[in-house]
Amino acid sequence: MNRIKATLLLVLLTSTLSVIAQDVFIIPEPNQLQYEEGKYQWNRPLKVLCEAAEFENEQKELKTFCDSTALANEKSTTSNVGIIKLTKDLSIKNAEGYELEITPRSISLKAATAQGMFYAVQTLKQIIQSSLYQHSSALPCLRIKDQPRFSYRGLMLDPARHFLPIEDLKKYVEVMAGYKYNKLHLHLTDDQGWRLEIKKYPKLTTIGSRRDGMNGDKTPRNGFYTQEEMKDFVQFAAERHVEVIPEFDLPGHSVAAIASYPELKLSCADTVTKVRNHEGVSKDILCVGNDTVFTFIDDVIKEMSSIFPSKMFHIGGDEAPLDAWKNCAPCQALKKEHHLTTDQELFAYFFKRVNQSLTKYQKEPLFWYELDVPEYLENSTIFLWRMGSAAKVLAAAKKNNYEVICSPGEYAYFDYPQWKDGLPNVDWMGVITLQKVYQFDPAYTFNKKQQKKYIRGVEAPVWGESVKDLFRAFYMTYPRALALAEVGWTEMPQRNWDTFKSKLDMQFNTLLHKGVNYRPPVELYG
Ligand code: TNX
Repeated sequence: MNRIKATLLLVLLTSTLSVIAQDVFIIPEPNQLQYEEGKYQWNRPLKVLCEAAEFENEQKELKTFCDSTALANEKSTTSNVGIIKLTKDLSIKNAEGYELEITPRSISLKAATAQGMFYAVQTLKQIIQSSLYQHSSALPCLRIKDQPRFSYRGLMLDPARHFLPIEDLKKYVEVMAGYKYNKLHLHLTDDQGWRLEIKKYPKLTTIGSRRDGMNGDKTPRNGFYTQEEMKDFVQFAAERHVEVIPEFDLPGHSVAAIASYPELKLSCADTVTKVRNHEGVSKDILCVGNDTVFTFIDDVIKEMSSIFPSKMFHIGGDEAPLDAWKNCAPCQALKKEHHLTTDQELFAYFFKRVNQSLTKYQKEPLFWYELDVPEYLENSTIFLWRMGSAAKVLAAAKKNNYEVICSPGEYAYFDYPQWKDGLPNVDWMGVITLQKVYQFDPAYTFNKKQQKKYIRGVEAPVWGESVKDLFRAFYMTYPRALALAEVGWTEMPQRNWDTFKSKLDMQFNTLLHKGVNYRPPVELYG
């Protein structure tokens, strides 16, 4: 009897130990993960089998990955090839969801869509990397059933302030897709630069994309994306299930456009002659009282719509001082004609007209939320970018059924430093540590009651005033984007700061492999 007990205890201990001894370091943490008895011995080449043609990209990616690992070079015969099976399973209801099972004899990935399968592949790659990282050729047996908490999981780059070549955008997308991000928001126009070719208005790029340094930096900061390049990039991102959302910032942040076309009189006064080369908010904004402005906007939206297939179209709306409209006779006349009493109502009128163009080209508006706009458009998605406006955002969302993307400057502005560590050009910004990002729960953004209903997801903008190249963009993004990946994907009960920290070392190894110069979170090293 005692011997049986002792054996049982030993079995129990060894099985627990085997789980403890070999961990998986998946980010974002899956929503259901259960370890099972045993191991899958992976000391042979892995073959990826798939019957569904629509998973071809995912199959290829997994095969390339398996072939590139050291163990793949072992001699193979038909009998010692390991099989990974990808299966289409329509019973998985969430379009981004997937199931993954590892038994001592098999590895199986299931999803209803290519996107779900892509996420299954990302998870399996991280499981294999976890084993290799622990010098093991065995994968722990487990079952994963996973799907995201939020459907919008985004990052934003700002090539308007500092141009980033298209190859850099591709590198950025490759890395983020591995952490199950599915949106890249591109801030393409601003006071300091216009970065997309618009065929009807060539000067937007011959003039608007050329600028000497910023804030005293004398390095030329020229550059723009041709339409062909951008279409190719959008396709590249789509293959990694990242939707590219363009932004045409209106009516503020428009100095580059105004300076490119003085003859169109896009601003109310003739004050701007040069693309802005310092940061801050400009008072020169597009003029609501000039009809040519709306023709210009319609033309630009038309061309942009043909490049970006996304239904979502960001039209800015942030930081537009209305002083110029106050002093402009045609603007005030327009206000009277439409029986509007305040300039804020005129602001809402401006966006109603812009929305007519969006509707024409089958797009839906996205905005930065500003407090003094009395009424946004129907079918809007609004970006919360300051926690201080959270209560108003909630009220507006409730009243008009808006969807909300949480990008609060207190948790998710990745241009802000991660620590007070002497990084240049960021002294006025708040510090957002890795832990602070991890602590963010979008569903409680508004108050103590869960408000998930209105929230479509999260996004971290990497504003570009001080982000001069990809090197710095990666440095600001990682590892914080790992934390935000869990904020967007993982349900609260599965999120745990200590577990997250324990997964970082392996992820850092992977990031370095990919050429991502993340910032080591030295504040955590005690
Ligand atoms: C505010 S937040 C901006 C950007 C700046 C950023 C710098 C928002 C919608 N607008 O124009 O780049 O702060 O952190």
